[in-house]
Amino acid sequence: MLNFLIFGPPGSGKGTQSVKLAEKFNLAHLSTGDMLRAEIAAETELGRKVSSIMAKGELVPDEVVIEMIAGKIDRAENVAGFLFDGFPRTVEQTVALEKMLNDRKMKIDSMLVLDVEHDELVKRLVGRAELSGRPDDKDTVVIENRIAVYRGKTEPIISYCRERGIYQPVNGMGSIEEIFDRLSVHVSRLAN
Ligand code: B4P
Repeated sequence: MLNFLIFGPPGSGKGTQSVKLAEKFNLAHLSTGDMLRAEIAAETELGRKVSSIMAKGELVPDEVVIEMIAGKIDRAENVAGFLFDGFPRTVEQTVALEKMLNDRKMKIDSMLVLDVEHDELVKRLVGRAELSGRPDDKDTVVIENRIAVYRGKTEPIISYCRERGIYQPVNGMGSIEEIFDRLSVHVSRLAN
């Protein structure tokens, strides 16, 4: 199995690229953001609990996403591996993921980190707001908070993964196809 993280700040293209990579390499695409938004749309108890947290651009509690991911790993069938999109977002989530994979005789093979300039992140998210209607994309104060939360709570995962020799930065500036080609080179290498 080939398991990797697609990593980067909000608006770096994680979701966009993950859909394309999952299709090309037959991977299960596990996006905690999508899972949480589905809970909100279905008006479940969990959805009601997380909607105000997400609307402010804060992270939902670690135990919520860890439990969601574990269930998805166990239900996946006929895939070449797992592509984790937007998860983990804290060092605690990373430790939990390593344990989850380890218990199932797997590991994190790589962390692909999309590097994108700050102004471009804001531009992309503001642009998406018009189409997505996502409350966390509509307000630039919330967008800036999401980026600050990323720098404070999520970015420390990079040092953690660097120590494990799995950190791989990727230039996330340019067209969606250019970035997809760069990522595909790395994933092809991992797959062979
Ligand atoms: P996510 O759903 O993970 O969303 P995101 O980080 O905001 O966006 P993403 O990075 O996937 O978007 P993309 O760049 O592809 O998280 C949302 C919220 O959920 C979090 O704030 C948090 O509250 C909660 N959450 C999720 N996971 C969690 C976890 N593990 N723990 C705790 N809380 C969690 O796309 C952005 C836009 O840019 C799109 O419009 C796209 O079309 C455009 N774009 C992409 N690439 C482009 C390019 N190359 N050029 C131009 N535009 C591009």
